[in-house]
Amino acid sequence: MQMTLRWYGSKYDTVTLKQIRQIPGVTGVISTLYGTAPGEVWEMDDILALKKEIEDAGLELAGIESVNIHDAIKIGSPDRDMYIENYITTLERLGRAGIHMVCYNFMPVFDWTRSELARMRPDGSTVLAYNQEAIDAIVPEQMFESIAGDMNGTVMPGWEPERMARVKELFELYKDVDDEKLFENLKYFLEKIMPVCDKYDINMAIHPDDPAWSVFGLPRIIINKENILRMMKMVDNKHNGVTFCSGSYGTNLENDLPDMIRSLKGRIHFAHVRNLKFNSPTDFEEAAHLSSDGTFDMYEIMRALYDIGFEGPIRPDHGRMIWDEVAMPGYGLYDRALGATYLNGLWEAIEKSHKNN
Ligand code: DNO
Repeated sequence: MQMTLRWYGSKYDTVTLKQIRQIPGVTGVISTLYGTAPGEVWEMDDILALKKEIEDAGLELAGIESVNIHDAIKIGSPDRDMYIENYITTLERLGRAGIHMVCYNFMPVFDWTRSELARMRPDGSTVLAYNQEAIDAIVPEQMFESIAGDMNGTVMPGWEPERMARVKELFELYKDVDDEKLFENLKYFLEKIMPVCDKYDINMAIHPDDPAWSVFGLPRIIINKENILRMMKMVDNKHNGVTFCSGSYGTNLENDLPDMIRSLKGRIHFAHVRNLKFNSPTDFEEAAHLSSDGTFDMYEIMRALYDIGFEGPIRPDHGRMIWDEVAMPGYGLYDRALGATYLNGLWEAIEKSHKNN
């Protein structure tokens, strides 16, 4: 595996490449052209400039998170082919630039959903949290305002103002899209992009829906082992793969995370590893990465990744806001650096215990 950190680019991120370079064991970043809208073709010059900036700082651009999918593709509307063509052109350019991993998601309207971005924990840190009753009490159009108020002046991925301005209209467009239709539209998209992925050896890595169930009545399909294996079979190509995000699949306590990892051998191209602390099955908060701070056994998650021979980029995921840092919620420097160090420690121990046995 290669330890990385997510980085939004010097225009948007409060964390610098120099700081990332100084976290022991972190050799790459996962980035994106943050200013681009879903459906837009990425300019080659912009891709190369991003890559160069990262390499000049002594790091590698280990993959893209995300090249977002235009809603027309998820809805299956008549103009989807044009947006798929644009997506293919972007992939082609990424491939030519030597980038081999692209994370994306297939969630309608909203990307990830949380009810709070700054819940206070007993140690005074603040974290993202989810409470189902709070979500049920909110109408989707209010969701953006409630999230935006807590963003610390940043723009959070998936909650861009342009996207939120269209929420009502989008709900209308999705009204005939159920789980089956969404699966069909995903298959259609994947079949069209696989040739360019084969040509440039680009691993597509779908991010799970977060939380792993339907919110606001919208369909959600990337939620459990059954569905993800269905997706892998439906387009049975190594380049059709997964971002294994423990914090997203883990929102559903019925998902056995190490077992899911083992069932996806050869198809996990990217890993997001973080812990959650459940207060009840419908209320959780994003704890520190350490097993003892939350509900998951992080050692077992890392061991499963080791056992399947996982070689892709991995990153600590949302960190707590600690030590008075002001940053994008979940994406500060300090707690993610602690997370990376802890995950690297687990990996070293697992690796050495295997070699010694
Ligand atoms: C949130 C992230 C998601 C993720 C996308 C992938 O912090 O995990 O926004 O990047 O769903 O496309």
